[in-house]
Amino acid sequence: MQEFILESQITPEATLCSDICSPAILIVGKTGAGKSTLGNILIGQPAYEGPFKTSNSFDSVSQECETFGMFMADRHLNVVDTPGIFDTERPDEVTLAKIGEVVQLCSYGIQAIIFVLEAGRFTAEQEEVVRKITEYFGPESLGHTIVVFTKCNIEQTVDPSVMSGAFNEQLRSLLSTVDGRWAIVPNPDVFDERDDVFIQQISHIRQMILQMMSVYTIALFERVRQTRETQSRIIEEDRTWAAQQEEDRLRNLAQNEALEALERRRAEQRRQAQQELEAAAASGQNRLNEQVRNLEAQAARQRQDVEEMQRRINNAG
Ligand SMILES: Nc1nc2c(ncn2[C@@H]2O[C@H](COP(=O)(O)OP(=O)(O)OP(=O)(O)O)[C@@H](O)[C@H]2O)c(=O)[nH]1
Ligand SMILES: [Mg+2]
Repeated sequence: MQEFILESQITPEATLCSDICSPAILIVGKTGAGKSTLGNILIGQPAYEGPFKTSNSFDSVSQECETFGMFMADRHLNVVDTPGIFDTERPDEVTLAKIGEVVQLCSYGIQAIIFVLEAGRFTAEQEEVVRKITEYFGPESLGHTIVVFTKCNIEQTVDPSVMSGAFNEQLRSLLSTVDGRWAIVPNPDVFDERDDVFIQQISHIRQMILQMMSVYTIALFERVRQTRETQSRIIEEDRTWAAQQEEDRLRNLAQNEALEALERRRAEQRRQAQQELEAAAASGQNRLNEQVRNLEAQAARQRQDVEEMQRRINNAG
């Protein structure tokens, strides 16, 4: 049976590292979940006053990834604290890209990905955080993930079976994808760091970290990144193609509508011209009839004049 590491073998001074010179322990999760607090605890520093900055303000604190080196059971490891997902100030894509940059520096691989979840109801939002992170790291990352719960109550912390008894179906399913690796981070407001419960729970986390058989590598991450980029390129190309199709459709529609309008305008012009022609013809005919009538009247008058003259000649003769 695996021995519990009751005495953490940590260097008295954890050191801020600019480069990651040994396998990393990557702490990820939603903003404010307690990642930096756990980071401090893992490197053996006061939970809230350690080098990883923590805060109880509503704003997210860790904006950049930070790394501290330490020894754990004679193994040098780097604890990497990351900014939180669901930060109101920053889109998740930016946060994930920052996490991606630090993963690229983990040339010794990642010994464990610690997924920090707040105890309580496993909400849709938490599910979304899990989805985003596992999608970002790829399904293989689950084989290197430990789920830890923060903000548990005393009962749950003292007796983890109280905690597991309250797991819902979604949470159970998540924990089965990480081969049941889960643990509790005792609330530093309630448990003294020298308290047996505190030491035991943190030792359990350290033990799980050290028990990981293999590391999650940059090569794995790169493969996932390439797949993700290929997928986004395909999605982008599909989107561009669909947009082009729509543009063509609208252009054709506009052209057809313009042609139809032109045709309607021409038909109207033809109809008006026809009407004018008919009106002109009708008025020409009227004028002609009038002229004929005038000429006939003139001829009748001339005939009368001739007859009158004839009569006068006859009378004079
Ligand atoms: N009740 C309770 N509060 C905790 C626990 N762990 C951390 N906190 C509090 O939660 C708040 C946020 O803790 P942080 O460790 O700064 O959280 P974070 O995940 O690093 O936050 P960001 O860096 O902003 O993403 C602080 O007020 C802590 O005091 C816990 O186990 N229980
Ligand atoms: Mg933080």
